[in-house]
Amino acid sequence: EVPEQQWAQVIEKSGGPPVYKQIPVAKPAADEVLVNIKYSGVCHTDLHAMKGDWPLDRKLPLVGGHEGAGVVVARGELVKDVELGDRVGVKWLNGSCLACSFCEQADEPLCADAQLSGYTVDGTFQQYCIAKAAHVARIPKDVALDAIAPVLCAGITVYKGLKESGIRPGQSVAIVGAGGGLGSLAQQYAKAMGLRIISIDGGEEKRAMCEQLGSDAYVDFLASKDVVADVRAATEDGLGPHAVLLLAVSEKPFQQAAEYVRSRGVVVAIGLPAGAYLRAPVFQSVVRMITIKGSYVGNRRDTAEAIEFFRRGLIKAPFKTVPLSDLAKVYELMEQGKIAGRYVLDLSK
Ligand code: 8ID
Ligand code: ZN
Ligand code: ZN
Repeated sequence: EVPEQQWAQVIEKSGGPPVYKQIPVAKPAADEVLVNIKYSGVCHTDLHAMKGDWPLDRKLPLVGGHEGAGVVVARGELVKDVELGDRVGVKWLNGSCLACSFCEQADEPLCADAQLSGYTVDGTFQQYCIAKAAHVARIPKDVALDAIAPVLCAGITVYKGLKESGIRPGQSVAIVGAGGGLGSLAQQYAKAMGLRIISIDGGEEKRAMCEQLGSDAYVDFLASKDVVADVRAATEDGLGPHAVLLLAVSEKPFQQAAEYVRSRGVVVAIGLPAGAYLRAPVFQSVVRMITIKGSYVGNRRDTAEAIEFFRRGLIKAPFKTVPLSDLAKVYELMEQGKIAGRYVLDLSK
């Protein structure tokens, strides 16, 4: 029984705050499903969206959220391969045209007509969320909906980023912003891939979490006098990590990584700090044959693979669960960089 009204967190003006209120439940169009969201992770992207940090238009008023795990409760007449009662995930890529040259090659995040959950269409900080049937993530029966929620953006994104880096088992990866949501999952995927992990973040709480998640070294950017030297020194031979995943929400590491990555190494930019630029010394980048690239979420195959790692028990990242009504408090902690791991909202409260 789908109600007419539901609880949601709505951003009514740029900058927020999110307003906890009742809004109508939408009806799915022909190619869409309606998902009763049980849990949703809170990604730093949701905070960027509220603040209007990026040179990309979003809808207003806006229901944020794009790490939603739930159950299909209604579907449009063209939907054949998703059943009522199916457990699905609503991710950042809500839909794409499925027909452009990027979609044809499964590069659907690059689709010019992509719809983005919690950005260009309403997302998962509501009890009933619309998603294109072609793009919902399939969640296996034996997987808990609260724990899988952060995988639906953070997990997919770092899994894809690690693949994009071209890194191989036994090599070392520096994870910058390791103590955050993406970072905590990145450590678990990196460990499952047999990589050596150098975590970079600030403070003792995040150090303890990184050690517990299996990092081989931790560099505290708040305490270090020379992050470049310390990251290099943390690799076995002192020559620097083979790959760097930039997950931090500040510009500085985006201007440092090319200096500590190993010769022939790959720097993968994933974090999206407002107004930031990448910077690298031309001479060193040329003669050390450095690659610098971006990586943006993942496609449907990456989604299925990232979930499968989780189902196999390889991914155990810490998260705290709070009611939907507490979203504003989560944003405050996130703004201050005080969250170790992820917050997950319980949509029933
Ligand atoms: O597809 C993508 N490219 C994609 C997908 C999902 C998220 C990109 N993102 C972006 C988000 O929009 C955001 O900009 O990735 C970034 C990280 O998201 P998050 O993991 O959800 O954020 P968080 O939990 O707040 O973690 C950020 C961490 O960075 C650390 C903080 O201490 C925090 O733990 N950090 C900062 I701020 N400055 C740092 C520095 N100089 C740093 N860590 C190391 N060095
Ligand atoms: Zn996200
Ligand atoms: Zn397309």
